[in-house]
Amino acid sequence: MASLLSRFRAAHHLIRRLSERRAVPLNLNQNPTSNLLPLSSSPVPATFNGVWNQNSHSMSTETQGGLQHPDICTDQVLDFPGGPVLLTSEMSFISESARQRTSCYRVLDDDGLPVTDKSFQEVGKELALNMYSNMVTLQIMDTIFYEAQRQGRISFYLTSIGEEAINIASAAALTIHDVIFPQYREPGILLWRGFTLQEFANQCFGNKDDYGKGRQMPIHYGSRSLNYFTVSSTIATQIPNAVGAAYSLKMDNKQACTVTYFGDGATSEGDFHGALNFAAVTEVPVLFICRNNGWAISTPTSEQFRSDGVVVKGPAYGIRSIRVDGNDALAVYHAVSVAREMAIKESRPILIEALTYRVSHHSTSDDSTKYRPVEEIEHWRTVRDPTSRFRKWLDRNGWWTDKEESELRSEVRKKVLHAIQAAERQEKPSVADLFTDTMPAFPPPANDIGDGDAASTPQILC
Ligand SMILES: Cc1ncc(C[n+]2csc(CCOP(=O)(O)OP(=O)(O)O)c2C)c(N)n1
Ligand SMILES: [Mg+2]
Repeated sequence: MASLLSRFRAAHHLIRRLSERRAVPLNLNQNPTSNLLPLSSSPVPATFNGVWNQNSHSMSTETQGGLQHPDICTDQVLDFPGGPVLLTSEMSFISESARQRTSCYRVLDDDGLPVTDKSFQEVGKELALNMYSNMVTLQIMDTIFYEAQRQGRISFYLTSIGEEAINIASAAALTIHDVIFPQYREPGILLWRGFTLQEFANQCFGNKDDYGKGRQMPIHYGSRSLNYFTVSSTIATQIPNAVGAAYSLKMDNKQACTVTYFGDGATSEGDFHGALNFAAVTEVPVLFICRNNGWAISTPTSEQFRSDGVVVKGPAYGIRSIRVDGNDALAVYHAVSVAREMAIKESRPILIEALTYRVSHHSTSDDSTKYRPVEEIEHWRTVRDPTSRFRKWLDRNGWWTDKEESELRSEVRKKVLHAIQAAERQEKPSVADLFTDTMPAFPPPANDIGDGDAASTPQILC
């Protein structure tokens, strides 16, 4: 913790140094409204929104591209801290929304058919089958753990059903050295990294083999060896932590990035905005992966934000961003692979908004049919299911059979049931461990504190 704090301080000094840096001249050849940035292009730090008016005498809120427009006095430039700004005699407001919503990158359609003729070679047979087995395992684990809660065997559970592609395909595109800062609906990354079904069950049952010693609610997994920070359900707190840790990776010259996952609801927290800004100015290798699943418990995204989702917030902070079909495992895999490479090679943050749907209730404490149509849930559970979409692609490649499918499902089912039974039989943690590893130095008992003078008052470092 102390070393993380000193790195935050170092990051703060760096921000000050950056703000003293001279601005880079504006590149007038750059199409300011183009979001088709070639991967190999060099960064263009100074940006101009290119707002101009069709009708030179009226006030407009239209946002269109074009630096060649006569209303822009290209010879008149305001030399301003942060970079030169073009002056214009035309008063116009930047529109609150673009004419078109940001498009969404996909590789496979709902039927598992590639959307272009371009062959997609990044995912070969072995990787694809591994991804698929993990998606199926996650689904089965979720279904059985959910039932275990309903039977009163565990106190709480929350599934990732409908979001298996984001979980598994993003994990597959990372390496174990990339440090994960999860929200709570991403156990698939742990699964991919080798967290066993028994380890999941031990945490949910809070038994003595749980790494948190039974002191957390179920689903608050964490693994030091798998570089997966423990889930904190206080929404969005993991996002700035990921930025600080990314700064640490950068200082140590590590060929790795941090990856933080969060929901659409989390983007309404100040932590999200502070983190994006901090990451942009410190130029750290962090991937912000937003699972926009349409709902934050009962709050629909229409009540969460009025922007075009989350992706548009990236450029506002100076962060390269992409919107991807979160139910298309190949698109997620490809986008995360490329984002990771850019983040590390160019030392920069990247924002990925993955469009998906929370098919399950928010948690076992929720009944989502009270606030959303059952037909909507069913549509996403069936037509848009990411696992069956990926399966169709495997089938087309001749990589998977019905026999293998039923063998996989029955084997995983047996393993999950076995893990639950074993976790349930295991003893509970000792009460004596209630405060173990919660503080670096423990205060002495109250009667040892003395009369309260500074020298004898114990210091708690946390
Ligand atoms: C700071 C904070 N505020 C509120 C809550 C209550 N809460 C728990 S989950 C949640 C919704 C989060 O939605 P989203 O980020 O979209 O994630 P999703 O559950 O959809 O995956 C809320 C409001 C919380 N845990 N922490
Ligand atoms: Mg959500």
